Amino acid sequence: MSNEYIRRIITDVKAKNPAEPEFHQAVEEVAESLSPVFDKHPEYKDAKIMERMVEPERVILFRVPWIDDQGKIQVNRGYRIQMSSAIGPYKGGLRFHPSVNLGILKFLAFEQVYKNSLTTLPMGGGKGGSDFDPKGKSDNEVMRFCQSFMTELSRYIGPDTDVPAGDIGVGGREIGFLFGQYKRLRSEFTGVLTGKGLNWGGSLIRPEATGFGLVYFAQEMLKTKGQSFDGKTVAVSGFGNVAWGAVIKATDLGGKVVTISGPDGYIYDKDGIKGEKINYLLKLRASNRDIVEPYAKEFGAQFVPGKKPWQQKVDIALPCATQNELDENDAKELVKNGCLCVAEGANMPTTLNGYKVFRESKILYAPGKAANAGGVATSGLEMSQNSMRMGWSREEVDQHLHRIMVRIHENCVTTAARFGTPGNYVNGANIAGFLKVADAMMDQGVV
Ligand code: NDP
Ligand code: 2IT
Repeated sequence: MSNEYIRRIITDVKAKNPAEPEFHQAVEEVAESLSPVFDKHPEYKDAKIMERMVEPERVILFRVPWIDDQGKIQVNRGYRIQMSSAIGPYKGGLRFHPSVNLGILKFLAFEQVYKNSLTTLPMGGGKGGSDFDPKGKSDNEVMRFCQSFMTELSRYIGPDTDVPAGDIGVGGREIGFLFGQYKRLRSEFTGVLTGKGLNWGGSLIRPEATGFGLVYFAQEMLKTKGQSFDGKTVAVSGFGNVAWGAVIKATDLGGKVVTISGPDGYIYDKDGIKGEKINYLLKLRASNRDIVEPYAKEFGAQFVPGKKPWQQKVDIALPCATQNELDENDAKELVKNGCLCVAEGANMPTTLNGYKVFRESKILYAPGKAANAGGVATSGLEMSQNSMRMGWSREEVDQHLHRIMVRIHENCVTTAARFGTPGNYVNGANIAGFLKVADAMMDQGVV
């Protein structure tokens, strides 16, 4: 039976990829969802689709030497995981954070394959980055690092091959430096990266897209219970790009966002994070200090050091910081406090045991690969605009994004029901994401 087959896949992945716990976790969650698919469609087992999906098509690992402001040589590691090109060119972000390693990027690339499949757009999955720490670095240091990183990466990417974008520690500034170096090396002005500046091929709404899409998705979840954001209290974690977009849209829809967080602790603002306070998030992030405490002093809010916002009583929780930031105890606390809906802005912010708590409760819970897909979907829209050499208005892009999030939601709901687990967004997202890529692989032969 399929359960045994799935156990074997997970055991093999653990044996072949030691010391990569995040990758094991991501595979385990997806593989377990797929049991009813393998029961109904043994042809995917025979074609070894899952065995192929857990093996990246290509892993690129390279040295990134650069010179700091003191004239000293620094050396970092650069990576690009080209996971799957079954339904389009590799697509996915770059993460610059000291915690980056091969296992973390493999988990992110693996998740990206299913997420991109759900967007309805033709994009394969990839992820990359470096253990470079942007904290405390000058603009010139960041530029020299990005130039060295791109000097090597440029050999492996291109607008029809692999199109990187931002993720933690990579925003508009870094994409600018990376694009400048690519153009210089190739003498080509192409849509090789997304998240570009508006004057040079970027798309309106891309900076807001992940957070906006997340809230559009959560809005659809709430509708299934006759609810909306209006008058609800919302806990957001993180204070970066995704958190910022989520705070704007949740506030627009009548919600009151009472928390943001960083590695130093969390802010509780009983009056709601709105108006100029939202722009302050951009300043916090640009300060390269990686802390949220200054918000409390600036606006007279409460700072809770070393804790996570999940202990607050809220109606909606939007984890937007990083992987495994919400564990079993946090999940129990949210459920106990009557939280209605948890939608993930970050990638895999909930641990496997945290997910089990949500699954057993009545809470609405959606995984990142569905709920945060608006970011990469809008990257896909940026690629379309680049190919057409046109730019769409804010309203046009926002409408596309909204429509895509509604369709992803519908697809998750109908797929979960079709495979016998109605209301389970994890199964819906994993199965729907899997089927499209698996069928493309079946069509394309043993590759
Ligand atoms: P940013 O760099 O803009 O912000 C990252 C946020 O997460 C910061 O608040 C950061 O604080 C915080 N953070 C990072 N590590 C930790 C940690 N160990 N503990 C607590 N907080 C931490 O990144 P994004 O907003 O782009 O990314 C946030 C999440 O959303 C990630 O999981 C990313 O993969 C995901 N995502 C991003 C998309 C995008 O388009 N940007 C699309 C879809 C998902 P600090 O800088 O201090 O570490
Ligand atoms: O995790 C993600 O989906 C992203 N960081 C965005 C990737 C992209 O290519 O826009």
